[in-house]
Amino acid sequence: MTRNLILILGDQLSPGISALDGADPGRDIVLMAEVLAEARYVDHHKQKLALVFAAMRHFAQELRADGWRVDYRRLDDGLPDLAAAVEDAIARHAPDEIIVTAPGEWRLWQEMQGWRQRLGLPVTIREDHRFLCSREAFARWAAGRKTLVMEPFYRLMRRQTGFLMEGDQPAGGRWNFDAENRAPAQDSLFLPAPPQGARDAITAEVLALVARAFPDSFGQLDPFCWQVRREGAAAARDRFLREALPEFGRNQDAMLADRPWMYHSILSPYLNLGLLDPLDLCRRAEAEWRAGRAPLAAVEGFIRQIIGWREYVRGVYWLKMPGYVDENALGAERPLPAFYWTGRTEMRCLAQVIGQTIQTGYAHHIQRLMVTGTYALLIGVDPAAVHRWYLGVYVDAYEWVELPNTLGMSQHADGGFLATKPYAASANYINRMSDYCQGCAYDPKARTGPRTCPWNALYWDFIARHAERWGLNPRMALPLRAWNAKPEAEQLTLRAAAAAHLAALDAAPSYAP
Ligand code: FAD
Ligand code: DLZ
Ligand code: SF4
Repeated sequence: MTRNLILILGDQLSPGISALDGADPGRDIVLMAEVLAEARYVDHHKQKLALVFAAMRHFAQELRADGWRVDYRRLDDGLPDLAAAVEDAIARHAPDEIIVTAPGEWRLWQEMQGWRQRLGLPVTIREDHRFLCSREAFARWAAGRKTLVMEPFYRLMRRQTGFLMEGDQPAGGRWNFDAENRAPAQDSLFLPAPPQGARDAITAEVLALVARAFPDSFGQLDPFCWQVRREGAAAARDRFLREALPEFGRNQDAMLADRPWMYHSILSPYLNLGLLDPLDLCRRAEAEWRAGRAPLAAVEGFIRQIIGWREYVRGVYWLKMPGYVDENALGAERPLPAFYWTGRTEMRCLAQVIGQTIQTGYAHHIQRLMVTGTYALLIGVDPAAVHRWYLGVYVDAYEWVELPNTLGMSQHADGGFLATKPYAASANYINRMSDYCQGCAYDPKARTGPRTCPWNALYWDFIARHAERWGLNPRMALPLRAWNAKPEAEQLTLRAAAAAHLAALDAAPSYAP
């Protein structure tokens, strides 16, 4: 006799997940299913597939060890999608009711609205309590605001959680220490050791499965860089707190060739899967400051990313879906250049970031925002194509967090709802923040000749193309004035160089998975 069938999704791997609230191991059955539809709805990086499946299999083991009955369906069982997996489980267990925690993505949430009718059983979709701010609370906060700025939301979250608060005032007298970050890249940086991937038998079996079932998917499978168990994620967390947190922030925007990890926490894959709890992580980071082992600026910066940015983008996602994914305020229509899938380009900055993405499934925020993101923005790639790329290639990518970052923050496709100013920059920014330009086929400073870096012409072309729009945006007054002040001959040269670059891109063979 089964009372409830409890479906746990691949990114709901938390023992405290709300679907298990009030459940009874004697009468309820947990269902977990590896299904083709989830694996194939975008071209996922091989390491992302392996991470999700291996983490799911380990979580099923963890639940069984805690006394739960788990019906675990493997990819080889050939179930096409989650509804089919539930239907199949209903036939075998005859439950009275289906219980699930709300999925992170609209696509699945929308599909589940039709499950009651399809399955002929009550389906209860519970709130996901792993987030600080519910969808409703965010909608209440956002109501009536024309543009949403993260900072006031972050302060509200600080007050609500009490993190880094002294009474009702922020510790250190300031809410935000961001101004102390942004140091450029230095060759002499001492970097913490790179993260290590899991090597257990379950992971080995999953790696073989992914190699066999998804040979043409994006990315390199070996070396596998990720932890797949709660204990492994906790070890990665502790290593970050000990070795990298004290330096977090200061070098956050710096980029160095062949150094993918820098001082970043590399914890987003584990937070998003449910292997780490965001509040617990923030508590531990705060404790490092209180114990004098990490400076306030670093700890504030880290906590802001989690209770600020992470919660805020999720709120925006649910506020703006389902229409958000179709927004294209700048009317961008170019296909994504084929080299986004191969890394084969003479532009070293892009080759580095895409190459690292192929090797690891990871790039840090500024690499995503200011290299692959800015280039796509400048050349006017269709934001939906950019979105599908980011959703597939990063191991931490789920639409609720990826879409606002890509479409809103990086591509300005929501017309400035999320970020009032586009993240556009010329080669100068990349040259200042990275060592990529050293050894590039192009020269970031050259003004004429074959080594002139394409980013500069593309940047000015982008400003000129949308000049009318920027005229209405006070935050774009400076670059617009600089463009208008350029002699006409220089303007023509820059626009011709951009047109030549874009024509070469259009003539290159295209690729879409
Ligand atoms: P750290 O720099 O160490 O930051 C700590 C934590 O803060 C992260 O683990 C993450 O949980 C959170 N965080 C930091 N910045 C953001 C942000 N802007 N939005 C939400 N959470 C944030 N993050 C994802 O988790 N999944 C994505 O699919 C994703 N796609 C992105 C796409 C683009 C175009 C851009 C510009 C950013 C994207 N981000 C995404 C945000 C950010 O780049 C990653 O969270 C971060 O690089 C993860 O690495 P980390 O754990 O080392 O982060
Ligand atoms: C990302 C992913 C993948 C690749 N595979 C599965 C799967 O086979 N079964 C599953 O339950 N979940 C998977 N996931 C995670 C889901 O895509 C995720 O739960 C939804 O996108 C909602 O965030
Ligand atoms: Fe990128 Fe231009 Fe620098 Fe080359 S010179 S790395 S293309 S910014």
